[in-house]
Amino acid sequence: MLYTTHVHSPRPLITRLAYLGICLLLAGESLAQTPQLQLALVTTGLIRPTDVAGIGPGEFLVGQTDGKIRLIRQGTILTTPFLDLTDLISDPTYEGIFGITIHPDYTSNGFIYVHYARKNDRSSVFARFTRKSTNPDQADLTSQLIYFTVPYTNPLGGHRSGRIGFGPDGYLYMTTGDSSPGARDSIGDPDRLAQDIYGPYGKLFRIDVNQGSPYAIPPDNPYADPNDGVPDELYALGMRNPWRWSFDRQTGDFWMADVGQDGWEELNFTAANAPALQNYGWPCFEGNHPYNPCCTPGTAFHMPLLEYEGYSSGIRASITGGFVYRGNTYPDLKGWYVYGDFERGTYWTLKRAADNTYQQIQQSIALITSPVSFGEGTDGELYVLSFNEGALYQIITQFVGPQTIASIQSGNWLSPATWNCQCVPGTSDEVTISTGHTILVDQSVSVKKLVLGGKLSCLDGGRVSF
Ligand SMILES: [Ca+2]
Ligand SMILES: [Ca+2]
Repeated sequence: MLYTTHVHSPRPLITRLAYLGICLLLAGESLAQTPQLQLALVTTGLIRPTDVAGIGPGEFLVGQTDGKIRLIRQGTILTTPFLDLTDLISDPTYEGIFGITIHPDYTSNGFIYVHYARKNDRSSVFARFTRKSTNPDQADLTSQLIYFTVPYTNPLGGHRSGRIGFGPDGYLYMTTGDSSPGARDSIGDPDRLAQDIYGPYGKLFRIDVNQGSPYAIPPDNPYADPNDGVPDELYALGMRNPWRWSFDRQTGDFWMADVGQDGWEELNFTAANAPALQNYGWPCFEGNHPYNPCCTPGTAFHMPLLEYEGYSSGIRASITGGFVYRGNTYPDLKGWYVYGDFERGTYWTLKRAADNTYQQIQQSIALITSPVSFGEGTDGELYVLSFNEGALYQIITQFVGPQTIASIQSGNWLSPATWNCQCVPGTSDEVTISTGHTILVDQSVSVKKLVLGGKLSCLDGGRVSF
């Protein structure tokens, strides 16, 4: 059974107490530990950013469609790009850099991996570059090591996916799109390329970049045999445009969002111990719905964890897969998968249970537009890029600091200086007002639990103090 929870405004616990005629407060209903997202600006000034990778405390690399990879350090974009692929890419507006990631041992080896569309024939290139030994703030353009290229010949453009990233097994994963332009009201992937195990489109590939030249095939890849006619790199198939996916850094589970045609956006969950080869269904299915009638009957498909309506519902849509939060700063967000929709600017948090049910919250507060990519800091904190704003934000929640908030001085309820969290208590907080502190309450406030240690007084004008 699937169920959905929407964030709602809880009943104020302290509401114009003077109207009640009593000066007594009760600890009332509490929301479950449901994270309510907020965003904290890291930096603006990026140009059509598409992907972000944390490389150290307060340090990020951001790929842009103009072919540049910018280095952000403590909120400042370094003037000289970390890497400038301007001369290599095909189109600085739409087809520059699609994805970036760093080697798990980046600190020592300086390897960065890039997926870009190259000049002239627009092929997708999956390549490695190396940080300069003489300047760790820049990579060497001449260090390029190309792993492989995938032709994209459709003049109208075509789904490339974009993501490139390492799995918990230390192997490098890359996805491709179905190469179809995907125009509205057209037939998506009419030749069923995403189901063709011999071709490169709509696939997840896996290689070992720590062995071989330029790479080795993991021996348990499903078609690792070089004589079976199927690409040795193939690991999964049946995707349309899996723009963003991630591995849960704690469990190794694989989360992949596949952008839909006209009908359905979908999110796929694949357990860490699931065997290859997974077939995610496209174009035989769009979400949970049969799509192409010519598919081979009886094929076993991996069906999505969830889907939601796309363009056919009258609302633009493009799902952007995210990450499971494994950071330490926001305890209420731990274990929640955070994702969004690029077109709608909608964000969701989702927590999946072992039986494949889940609780999902559609975040109701205004967040940034065009969330094009989520990313992880090296410490597990989450970030999101706004394509239109050219900005990087950190994902935070209303929880900040200690879970129990205590008064540290007399003051006003709405003054952060009154509390040990240097914040204004909210609906998720347990609040203690210590004996000897007078806290003036002159507006409606709402908290999860309130413990009073002081003396309560009713004041003129409907105000109370403790
Ligand atoms: Ca093979
Ligand atoms: Ca699917």
